[in-house]
Amino acid sequence: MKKIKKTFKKIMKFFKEFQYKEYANTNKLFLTFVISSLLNSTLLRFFTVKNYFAIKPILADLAIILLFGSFVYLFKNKKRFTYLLILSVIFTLVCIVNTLYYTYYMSFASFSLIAVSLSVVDVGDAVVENVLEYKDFLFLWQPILLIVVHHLLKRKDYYNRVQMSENRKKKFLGTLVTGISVYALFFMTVTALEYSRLSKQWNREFLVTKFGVYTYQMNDLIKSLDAKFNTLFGYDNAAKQFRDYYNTKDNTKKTNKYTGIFKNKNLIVIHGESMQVLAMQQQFNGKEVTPVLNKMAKEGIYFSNFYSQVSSGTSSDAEFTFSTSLLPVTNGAVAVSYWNREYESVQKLFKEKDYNTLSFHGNNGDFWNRNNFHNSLGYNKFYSKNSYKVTEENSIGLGISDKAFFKQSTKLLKKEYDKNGKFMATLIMLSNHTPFSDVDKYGEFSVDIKEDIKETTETGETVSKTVSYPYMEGTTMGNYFKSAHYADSALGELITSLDEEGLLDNSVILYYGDHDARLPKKDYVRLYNYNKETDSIKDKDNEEYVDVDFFKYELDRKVPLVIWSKDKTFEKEVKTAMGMIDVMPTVSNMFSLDPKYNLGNDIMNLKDNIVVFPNGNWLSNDIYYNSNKNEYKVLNNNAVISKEEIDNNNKIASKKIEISNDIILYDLIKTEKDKLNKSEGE
Ligand code: GP9
Ligand code: MN
Repeated sequence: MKKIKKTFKKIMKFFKEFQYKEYANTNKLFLTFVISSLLNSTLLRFFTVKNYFAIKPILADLAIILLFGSFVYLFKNKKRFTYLLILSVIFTLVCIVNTLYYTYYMSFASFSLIAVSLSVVDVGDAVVENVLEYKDFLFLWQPILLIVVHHLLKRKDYYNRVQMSENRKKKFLGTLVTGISVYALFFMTVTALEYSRLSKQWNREFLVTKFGVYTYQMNDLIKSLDAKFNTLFGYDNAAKQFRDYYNTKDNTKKTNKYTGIFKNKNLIVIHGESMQVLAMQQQFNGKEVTPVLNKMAKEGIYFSNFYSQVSSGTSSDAEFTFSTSLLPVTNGAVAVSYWNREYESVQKLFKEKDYNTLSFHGNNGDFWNRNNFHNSLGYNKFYSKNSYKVTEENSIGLGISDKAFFKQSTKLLKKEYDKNGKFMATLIMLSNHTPFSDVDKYGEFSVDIKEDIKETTETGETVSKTVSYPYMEGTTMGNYFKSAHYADSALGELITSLDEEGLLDNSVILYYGDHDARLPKKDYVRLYNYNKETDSIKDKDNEEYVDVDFFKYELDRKVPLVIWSKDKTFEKEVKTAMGMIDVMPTVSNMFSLDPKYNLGNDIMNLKDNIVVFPNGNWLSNDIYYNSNKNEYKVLNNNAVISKEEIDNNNKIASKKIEISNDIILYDLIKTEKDKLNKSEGE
């Protein structure tokens, strides 16, 4: 204790006696670099997580800037500017990449995602149209300022004057020690929860909020490199956790009303690109956006509280979680980085029952590495772009239109059926993909408000006319509804053509929305608060005003899940909170399949459930919990929420994410299966 006090006194004395003015006069370029870098990282938080006044990330950012910056004093004058400029460019790039990434994914960039980003270059147009904003270039002021200051100083012969009187080593050590002290001060304020999240690195939004962007990115770099070492060294511990988890899991088979109801039937899975429940709920001028899907939901089993659990692998993550009942990783996309692992999948379970397993997608087979990924999921055959006739005329957005795709797929499926018998087939849709700008090709569907009014003319005659208020016309969400309407009508055509080929007679259709459409918040505000008289948004004071806060936005990202068959009407709505992770066990029960490693549940056995999102947020029937801010919203007014319940659910959420990540990273199903089977047999 005495020692600490002494050191503290020494530091205080140093700061008291420090010649601030002289320091400022002899370190102009360095100070410009420090202050401007700090402003840029604050600006980034201003554009993203919005906690610009928080002291903690400012301290952490400052520490990193000083630590990296201090090495400038090891260089002679001429090289100093080059060094600081290189650092500036790196720091600026970190800010630009992260602001872009945040606009698209509502999260921060990771080195481990480089492979993923490269694999989705095909959506380049979507990025340019939806993501790039002028504000992203604002960060460039920083290196520009550094160049300008450098030239001004050079002109005044500043460098030669300063160098005469300086002690480089002292300056280097002084700056380094200051950096270390600021960092130490910062780390004294870090809580246990924050440390644990830093080490796990899932909740990237939380990390930037608390640790600032530079520390986040450094940690991310170390973690991404570390992943390679981790697979070597963390195995034993992960394997033990895995065994403990599955040994204590309740493995007794629960049967219910739905057990085996679809045994031996064909399964047609439809991967509904970007389809949200929001679209199902909208009507414009008396016309539903998705009449076909709504009809299927009404006749079949409709899971109306269903959420996608994707991470940066979006479509491929939805496919992965649907197939395996595991969560996607947050450091990359499973399809790209971890496709070569052994997973237990619904496709493999069907195969064990002599089903032919098939996938169909009109896009390039390399997209999301599907050529490899689908094979490892257990599909016998993947029909990709080169199995289709794709022309300029039959294309929409990213490629072949859903209508053309379905038409050609039905023929391919029919051939497969005639040759190989019962099947499980997945049809991955494409047209309803952001940026929803191919409006001319979606067909007629207006998203305005039309009203018939009667007017008296000068001659006293009464005439009727139709007036139109623009409402959602011209907005991204409006275009999305038009696109969703197209996708829905394609679904209708598919049902008809399957029926014509006799493929519906012994089949079940499962339709899921793969993830939300990433629509801008301002469009939700307009959807809910449109004032047609003024063609503007209602006032916030208006008692009808609907606030689109974080929770409302997240809840609106809900996607549909419908199970439908031509010959049986269920008219059943399942309202229990449910995630994609629960589909595989639910479907398995209906088809009499027997999964072992699923992390989700057969929803038909549950009254309540916890839907865990890959970033640590979770949802039950009663609450949506935001792990980033440790805040929650009560969804059921009758529910009594206790702290224990929240803590307990947080533990469940962490455990699921951890076990899932470990299975993927360490290939645990492959390596542990035999051991686990052995211990079960004992
Ligand atoms: C691409 C399609 C879209 O083939 O599945 O992927 P997404 O951008 O939604 O992840
Ligand atoms: Mn998708």
